[in-house]
Amino acid sequence: MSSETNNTAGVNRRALLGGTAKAAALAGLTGAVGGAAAGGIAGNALFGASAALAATPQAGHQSVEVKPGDLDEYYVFHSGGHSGEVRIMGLPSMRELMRIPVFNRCSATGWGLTNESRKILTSNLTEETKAFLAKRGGEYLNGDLHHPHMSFTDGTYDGRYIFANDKANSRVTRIRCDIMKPDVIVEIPNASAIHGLRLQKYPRTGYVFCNGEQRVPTPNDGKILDEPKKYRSHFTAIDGDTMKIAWQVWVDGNLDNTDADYQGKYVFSTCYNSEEGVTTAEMTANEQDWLVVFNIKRIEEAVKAGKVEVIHGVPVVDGRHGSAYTRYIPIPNSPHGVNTAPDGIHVTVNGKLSPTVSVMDVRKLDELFEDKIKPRDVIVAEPQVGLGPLHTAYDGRGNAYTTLFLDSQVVKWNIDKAKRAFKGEKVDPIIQKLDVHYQPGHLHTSMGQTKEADGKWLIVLNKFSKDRFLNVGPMKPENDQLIDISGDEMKLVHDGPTFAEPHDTLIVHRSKVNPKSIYTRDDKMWEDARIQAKKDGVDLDNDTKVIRDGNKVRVYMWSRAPAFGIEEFTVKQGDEVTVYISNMDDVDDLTHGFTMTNHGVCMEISPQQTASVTFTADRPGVHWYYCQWFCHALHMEMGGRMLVEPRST
Ligand code: RUQ
Ligand code: CUA
Repeated sequence: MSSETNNTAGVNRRALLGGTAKAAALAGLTGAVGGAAAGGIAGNALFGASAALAATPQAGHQSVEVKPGDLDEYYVFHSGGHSGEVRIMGLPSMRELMRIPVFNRCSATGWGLTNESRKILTSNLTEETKAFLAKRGGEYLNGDLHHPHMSFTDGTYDGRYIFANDKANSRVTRIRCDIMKPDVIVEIPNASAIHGLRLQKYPRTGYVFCNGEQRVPTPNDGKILDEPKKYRSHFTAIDGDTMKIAWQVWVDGNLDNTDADYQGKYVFSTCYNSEEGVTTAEMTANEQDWLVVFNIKRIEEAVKAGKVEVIHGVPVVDGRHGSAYTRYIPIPNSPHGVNTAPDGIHVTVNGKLSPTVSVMDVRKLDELFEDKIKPRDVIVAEPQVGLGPLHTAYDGRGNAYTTLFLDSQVVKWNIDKAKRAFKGEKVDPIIQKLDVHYQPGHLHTSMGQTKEADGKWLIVLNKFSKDRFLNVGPMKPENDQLIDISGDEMKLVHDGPTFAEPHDTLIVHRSKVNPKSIYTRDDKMWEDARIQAKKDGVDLDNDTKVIRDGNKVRVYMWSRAPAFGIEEFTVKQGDEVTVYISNMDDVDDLTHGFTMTNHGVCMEISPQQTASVTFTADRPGVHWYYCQWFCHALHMEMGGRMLVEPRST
């Protein structure tokens, strides 16, 4: 933390008790980086009465144990943060079941290396990005995946896709849930740092909504540099079926998180930096920022009527203050998470630098857009919940659960009581505060972001684990904690260390997800291989063939435990070699691999899959290839030789 930022806060921890909410929160943020626990102590002092409820043991809760051989009740789709991947866990066991490489490279599966994955990684980028990457090897090696969300039909998960953002390189992916691999990765033009991402819930997905967090010039080609007043940020809607950009909205401020209603009419984004500053001091100067509400129908009509500016081929409507497409609702102060309740009515906006959560009633939005009421009239409650509220989850029984980053707690509160208190009734909406370890960001309840919220489990994602696990060196894991919320009180039941950096998670009942066990041979993932094989007169399922085409060599083979269809092939030094392998085993769980030693080449070939990889054979000599996925008693013997003839000089 720079001294400049400390000066910005301008308070010490003592000032917490007397200072404004913002000063308190900023002081805590400073403390969080310097020493995480301190913020929590200050918070407990402030909210001592409710905190006393924390961690009271109680009987009669559900079991967290999943016996060997038993299956979990829920899938957990866990973001991998700046590792760039998605992880699948089981709940309640919290066992990690699988990893889905997305915006990263994977040494095991060859993601980022195979022709099939490289096509997904590279084909939907802007021309500028393609030109930039061409000079440095063709693709990004990193990503920062924050928000995975499953596609909806009629307000609940339908098991088709997971969509997720990449903040680092402004991309969005779609993961097929039948095979748990991405099939599209698209860069969002005109926007920088895609952060919040949510989906249309009704009638279906439909739109994928995402926020460009950083404000940049558009186009960002160097003509505008240090003129922040000319920077722009954009809200984007992607067509989830085609993965084409449908439209964008130019807004004021920096967009943070987003969520949609259950009616298919409105989308909401938190928006900080109403000051439009470029330094931390400037960005946090105002006491209030906004929730921006987008009117989908009005935007669609404007796009249809051509009331747009087309930039990078995308229709952009001007949704800044005063436009017909948006409304800006003042919210204290730099709000972060926005979460629609399963009742379809309430939306919570989490104050971050304000100790409050603002509750909006979506039924008032029609009137707001007709200018019959004022923006703040849509707020129906604003309970003080504690320090650093970031995200809120729901149990479907009228209760909300909010993470308190600075207090290191989850607070359970009642929406109805909060509304009554807002009207002046003497009622405390806070039900319980539970200590978590430490500094929580997102939290998620089972099915809690659907109309089928079942109120059984809560996962809270803590940014710091500190002393909760064996020390593994200066870099510590994070801590995903499982909380049983089925009873009247929250009960902490499991600590789960995770590597960098689960931001967000979703808990999906297993009845919603039905992945395949083996591929079908006509899967579109390897369509290019099928087309090439046809041109080469090769039957991918049966033939083994080596085809020379100038200095390009195509090697087609099958794999069947414990052998490859070809055990030896010869190429010339400098040849560009493409190896296509079709795994003809049709047994559940019989994955093979192909590793070409000393060439940096490896890939996964799962049952009935075809995969291909291209490399230059520039090392004369004998190079063995082998199967790297343990597949058979003779797995070690599953291999062959590539003979590379020296270039004649
Ligand atoms: S954000 S800790 Cu990237 Cu989801 Cu809230
Ligand atoms: Cu095939 Cu190991």
